[in-house]
Amino acid sequence: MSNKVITLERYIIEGERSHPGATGNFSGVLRDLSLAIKIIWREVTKAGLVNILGMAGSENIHGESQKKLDIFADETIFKAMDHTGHLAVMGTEEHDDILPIPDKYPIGKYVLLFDPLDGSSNIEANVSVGTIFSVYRRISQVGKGMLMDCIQPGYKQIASGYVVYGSSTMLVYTTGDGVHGFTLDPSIGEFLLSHENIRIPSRGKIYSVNEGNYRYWTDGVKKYIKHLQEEDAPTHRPYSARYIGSLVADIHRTLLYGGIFLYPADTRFPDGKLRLMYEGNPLAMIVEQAGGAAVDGSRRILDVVPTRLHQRTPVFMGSIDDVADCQRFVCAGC
Ligand code: P6P
Repeated sequence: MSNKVITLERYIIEGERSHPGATGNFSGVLRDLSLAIKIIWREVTKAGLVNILGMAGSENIHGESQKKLDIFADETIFKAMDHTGHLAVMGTEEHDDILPIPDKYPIGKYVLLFDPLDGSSNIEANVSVGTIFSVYRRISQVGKGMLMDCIQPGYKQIASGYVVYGSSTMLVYTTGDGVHGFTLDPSIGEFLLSHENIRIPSRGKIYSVNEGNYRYWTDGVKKYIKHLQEEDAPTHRPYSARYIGSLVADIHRTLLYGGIFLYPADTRFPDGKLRLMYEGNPLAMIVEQAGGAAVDGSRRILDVVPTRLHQRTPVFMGSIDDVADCQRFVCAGC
């Protein structure tokens, strides 16, 4: 049993050495992002104290009012990344338009899209929440990055990942060479390699969907869920239902245990509820790199050609055999 302590920093540097073409810029993106994540972690883990210590709505030592955590997370990531010279532009769930790099800072060659604190409405219930990120190379040639840099298809991502702030805080990412998990050791403030080369089981025993939306589903989705609840389910016994309602937590469980997560299109959300650029694509890259599958019902999520920064997508992702079964029910035209 190796007791080698491998920090995120060391893993990034060793990964860089194994890619001779790496310029070090990209490892800088991950390094800078991990600092922002630690700052967000510090505030998220204090969230429970906000009401107890009366910090809610009060002013901090700088005389600034306490921000909503998702706004805080958004600003923390932007400020950690805007001056580094690695990025040409950013896009975030919290802002309608793309975020240009301020004039006083150098422009880089990467694009960062992120959902700074997904599931933040769950924080008061002490439910795990998450940060999701996606990295592309810019395609515009010169100057500040543009919208075209931020709406590339998911298969062009050069890296993606998520952080789940839960019973422990984990950073899970891929650069296209497998999926690796790092657990934060708060005593030293370092992310330590805890799950190298995560592989999702080819089939699971859990399905994850908001069954409260049943009446809005298509017949195909209804039939698929019914199929999983029958004795003749693929594992010859009904699947278990698990739904946390926090995307990163539901995907993290699906990645480790197998099974399928679904947020289908329905009569309320004809294009699905979840966002393509900073939820569907980064998580689809992670799941596929771990040996799973991620579709929108008829095609790979990573193959969708985006037209808008905040466009939505149906999501079916998880174990490869479970997603294949699901598609047989939900994709009439396939
Ligand atoms: P519903 C949280 O608000 C979120 O964006 C995701 O984290 C989560 O998967 C989804 O919405 C839950 O949506 O409609 O089931 O409450």
